[in-house]
Amino acid sequence: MSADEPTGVESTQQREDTPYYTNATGGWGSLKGVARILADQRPTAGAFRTLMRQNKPGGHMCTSCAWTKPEHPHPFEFCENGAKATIWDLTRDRCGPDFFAEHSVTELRELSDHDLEKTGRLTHPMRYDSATDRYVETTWDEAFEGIGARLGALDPKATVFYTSGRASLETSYLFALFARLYGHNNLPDSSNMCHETTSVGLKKFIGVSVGTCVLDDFDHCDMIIFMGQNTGSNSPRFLHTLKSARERGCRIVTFNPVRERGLVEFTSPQNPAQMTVTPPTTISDLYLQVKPGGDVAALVGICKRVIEQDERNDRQIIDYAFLESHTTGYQDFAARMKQISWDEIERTSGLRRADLETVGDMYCQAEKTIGIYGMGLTQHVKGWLNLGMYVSLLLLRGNIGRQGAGISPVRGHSNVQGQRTVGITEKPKLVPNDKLRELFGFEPPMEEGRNTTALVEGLLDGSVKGFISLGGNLARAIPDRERAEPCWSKLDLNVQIATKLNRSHLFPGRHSWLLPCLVRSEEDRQATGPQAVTMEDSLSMIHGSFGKRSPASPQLKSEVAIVAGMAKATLPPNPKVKWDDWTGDYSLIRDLIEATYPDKFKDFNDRLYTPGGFHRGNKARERIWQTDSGKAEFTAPETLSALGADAAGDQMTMVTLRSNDQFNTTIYGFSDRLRGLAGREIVLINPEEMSRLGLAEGQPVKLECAIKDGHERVVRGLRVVGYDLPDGCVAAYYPEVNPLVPVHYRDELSHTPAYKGVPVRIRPDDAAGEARAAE
Ligand SMILES: Nc1nc2c(c(=O)[nH]1)N[C@H]1C(S)=C(S)[C@@H](COP(=O)(O)OP(=O)(O)OC[C@H]3O[C@@H](n4cnc5c(=O)[nH]c(N)nc54)[C@H](O)[C@@H]3O)O[C@H]1N2
Ligand SMILES: Nc1nc2c(c(=O)[nH]1)N[C@H]1C(S)=C(S)[C@@H](COP(=O)(O)OP(=O)(O)OC[C@H]3O[C@@H](n4cnc5c(=O)[nH]c(N)nc54)[C@H](O)[C@@H]3O)O[C@H]1N2
Ligand SMILES: [Mo]
Repeated sequence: MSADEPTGVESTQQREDTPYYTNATGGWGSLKGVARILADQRPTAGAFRTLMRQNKPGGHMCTSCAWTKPEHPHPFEFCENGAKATIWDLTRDRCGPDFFAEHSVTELRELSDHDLEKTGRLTHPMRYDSATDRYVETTWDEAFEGIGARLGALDPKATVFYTSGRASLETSYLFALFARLYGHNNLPDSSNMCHETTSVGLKKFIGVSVGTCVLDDFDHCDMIIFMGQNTGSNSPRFLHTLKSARERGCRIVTFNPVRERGLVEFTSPQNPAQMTVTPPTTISDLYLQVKPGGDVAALVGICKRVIEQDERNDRQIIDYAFLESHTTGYQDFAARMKQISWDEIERTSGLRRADLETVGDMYCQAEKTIGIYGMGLTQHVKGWLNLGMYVSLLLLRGNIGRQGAGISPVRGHSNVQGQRTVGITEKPKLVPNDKLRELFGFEPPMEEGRNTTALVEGLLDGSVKGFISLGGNLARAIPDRERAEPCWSKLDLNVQIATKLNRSHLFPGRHSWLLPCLVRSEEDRQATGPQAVTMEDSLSMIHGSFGKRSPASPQLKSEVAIVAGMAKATLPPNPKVKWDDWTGDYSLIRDLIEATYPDKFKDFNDRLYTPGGFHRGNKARERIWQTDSGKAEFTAPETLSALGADAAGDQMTMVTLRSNDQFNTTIYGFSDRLRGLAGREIVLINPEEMSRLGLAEGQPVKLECAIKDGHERVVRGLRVVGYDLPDGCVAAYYPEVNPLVPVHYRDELSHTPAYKGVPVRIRPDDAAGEARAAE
């Protein structure tokens, strides 16, 4: 079957009446997107040469998404967003002591997120001076001594060390070691807001905390299901893999409330023929606009059909031999599937029985299926149940642990998965404490530490007093960010290690430092010469990364050197802990990683530049199930909705979205080309819902959180935009609407904030509108 041949299946859920970008993802639009950032950031000379080294053996690994870096890279193995991320780092603009002398911190709070980062690369270590309300230039020695002295005075348990997912394996290992030597496991990271549901959920159901697929599986699968992952914006290089899969006849089905362009069709910007004459590749055979939080119900519908077909057909559809030897809970699961009515499935998913049966039939026909997912499944109150049902569907036909099949979460930050692999975790049971005792001669803390939502709670109740942020922008990224805002300034210690200025730097505590670091494409020269760092991608491949650019400022230090500098100034001397030696030669840190995790990092230093990376191993892939039962587990769902509160009446479910022109809280620009939207202060809603609620296109509105817990949560100044969405939901941009998400509204097992299913009300926000609503 050729890719563009009609497949006979089409979503009936499409609405024709609302505008969206009708061109394919990729193509000229993506080249224009890069050109605009080039004009905006004016990168230093040689930026193009740097991009040509991106994601290739011997070059640096992109700092944008975590999608894998293939063994045989394209000549341009970077996408629109990877190019933007690199160019953003290589800007000519500088944010140094002169800039800070001119502007007080209070004044800087007036700038937008975009304008803050646009001030350019941070160049000097800075200390906050409360008398003048300014950051003032300092020396690295003063900063390290000052931080060490404050940490010495604080109770380690009252401090938190956060990591955003860019820091290398080497830095992350040292940061976690620093925390434990100092005396705590308070090591939240960005994955606490993202794929923690994966770490906890997949571990529970199949015994591994990461996905089971490798790139080769995508050459062998004949069906791919996408649930709640926006490939075109968030992992665009993956589109090449999907295009190849489509072209050899693999079928793709997508579940997403929003018709995301990248999953509809794609033109490769790397393919000159397709850029000019050939039509774009259709990506999804069937695109189902599930209601937010409706995936459990949709999956139940598919499973129900598979079980029915197995009973009805001569051909065996369910892999009973696999179920028998590898799984537990099938009987209860099958009974529950039969019991749940189609009526309930249709109501909760917002999808039609016929469409779900079609997917069920496609799944029965496919020999090998891969299940892809992202934030649309993980960021829900019952995110864990989403994963339990997804795993159950795959188990039915033995689709985990064989070539061409598996479950594959698409991770976010470029090394977020790897940080967990080398010790960034608040859970002592996940740490090889015996190895740490043996290697470093100390007693690691055994008390469970704080994850990200526990950090927010600690800010709110004052129990967290010291904070070190290794990258990231938590003041913007967290739930309940407005409630937390005044609390940051009450911290005794707030240290921010960053590349560019962001809002988190503008709530300094009593003692604060802003420390600038190298970016990945820059040369990291230490005592023994230029150093490589490493990262783990979404498919568990470990890659070396080598920066060659000259640093944005001679004052910059590497993250390794900054972490080691703080640690050395804080901790008593220990002959087994050699911060200076490790900083001088990162291969010594890799030796420590290998000694701590010998199964995953065997011959680490020798395998650093393996083309395509080396795989760190995955037990579920080998059908060894490290779960409580020793088997892969079926989940019989008690409820069909992943939401904590169902939408009813004027209450709507809010989904928070990322645009094509942002990387998390870094806002590159204000257009969302792939969705055909401009401006970020908007609320999307479908036109029928708009008129049902008495609203008009462009009308100013406010959103209010509908959860009653004694706190008012409102975001004003938004504009209504009619958009193709299911009934009962609205969508708005992250981080603008983060004040609406209560910190306790989160996945029940992993505490990942439920950013994709917040109950809200939408109200007019102008005098005229309010009067109309009151009538
Ligand atoms: N350009 C760019 N790339 C990025 C990022 C970025 O901000 N910008 N961020 C990086 C990070 S840290 C991460 S974690 C990843 C995130 O990448 P994704 O996992 O793709 O996350 P989102 O874009 O937040 O949401 C994914 C999709 O879920 C859909 N969705 C919402 N609710 C539901 C639901 O209930 N069910 C289903 N089936 N779908 C739903 C949304 O419409 C959206 O298309 O991307 C990484 N890559
Ligand atoms: N409502 C809502 N909220 C969300 C989400 C959502 O979907 N909806 N998604 C959540 C997710 S998935 C995530 S991962 C979090 C993201 O949360 P974070 O990871 O905390 O935030 P980022 O925006 O990625 O951090 C950007 C900052 O990192 C710094 N930086 C960039 N590169 C480097 C570097 O190499 N080193 C250092 N030290 N600093 C660097 C820069 O100063 C930049 O301003 O947000 C979460 N919040
Ligand atoms: Mo993320």
